[in-house]
Amino acid sequence: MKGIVTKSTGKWYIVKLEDERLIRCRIKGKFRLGKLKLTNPIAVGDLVFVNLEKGLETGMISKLYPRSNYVLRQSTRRKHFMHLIAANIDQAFIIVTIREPMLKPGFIDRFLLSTESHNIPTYIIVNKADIYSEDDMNIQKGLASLYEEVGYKTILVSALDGEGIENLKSLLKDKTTLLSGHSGVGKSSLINAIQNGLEIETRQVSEYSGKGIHTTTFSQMYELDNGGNIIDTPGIKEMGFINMNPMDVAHNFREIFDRSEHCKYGNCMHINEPQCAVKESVESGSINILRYQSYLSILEDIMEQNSWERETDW
Ligand SMILES: Nc1nc2c(ncn2[C@@H]2O[C@H](COP(=O)(O)OP(=O)(O)OP(=O)(O)O)[C@@H](O)[C@H]2O)c(=O)[nH]1
Ligand SMILES: [Mg+2]
Ligand SMILES: [Zn+2]
Repeated sequence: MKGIVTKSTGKWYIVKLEDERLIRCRIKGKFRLGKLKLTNPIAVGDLVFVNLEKGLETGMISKLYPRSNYVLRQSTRRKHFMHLIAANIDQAFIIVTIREPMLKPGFIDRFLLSTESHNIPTYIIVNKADIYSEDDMNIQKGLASLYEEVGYKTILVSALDGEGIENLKSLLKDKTTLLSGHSGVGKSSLINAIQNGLEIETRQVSEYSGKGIHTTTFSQMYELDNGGNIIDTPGIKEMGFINMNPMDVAHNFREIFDRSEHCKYGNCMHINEPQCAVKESVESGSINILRYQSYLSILEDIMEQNSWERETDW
């Protein structure tokens, strides 16, 4: 029977069958995504075929239907592996905070790169509006205007006092939306504020004893009463891109791509080539320097990893 994966724990998958039953499943056989090495071959949002096991509430996933899209990140523990965050989504919300935890420069750009390369509409959601000082609010405004120029909408919300939540609800209606972002920014709290009765576990940032503690440890999809689905995910530490080459990066920074047709060389990477329209735009201020720095830092990461791979080939 056909179904959709609503939770993935690594070993087990929860599949919601066409008849609405929730079944615990395992995977039979190998599922691949091109040449990529994956830590998890099936993700939340995947459409699958399940062979039900007789007399049991369990099944085997025997077939994966083609994906309309997917979001990947590099595995934290195994750097040569990618991790599928979710599949078949209509849009993504990247949740950030100016404070508690502090905004990490470059993270938004890295996340946007992973959704832009699959043409997934993405919104930047700034949570915890209730705690911001005037200075924090100015940072938020700067962020909003920077990304508005590039073409991404920023929305200020608070899971705690409800600011902006109605706005989010209208965006979520009848769509499947992925929530992603660092640990502690309030992804699960926002879902609790949006949908009554879920009571997903959340934890105070101050209770995080050091690194690597995540309250949400598995991705899970929740159905919304107003129509649509929302996917909660574990906090992301960093976004790496072993699956991309430098040209992919250049193509998926919107404003860089738009300017690149005016560069002298068709294969310009906008680093230190002569007559580079992108660098000229950075100098004149029409491309934001912070975005350009993110671009360079991602390229650096990719090149470093590639040379490391070459060395280990010997
Ligand atoms: N002041 C304030 N605190 C918030 C808000 N949203 C969430 N929090 C708090 O932030 C902490 C972390 O929230 P979570 O919802 O667990 O964060 P998360 O992003 O799901 O974290 P992981 O599951 O670890 O990825 C909790 O103590 C929440 O109560 C908000 O809008 N305002
Ligand atoms: Mg959570
Ligand atoms: Zn150039």
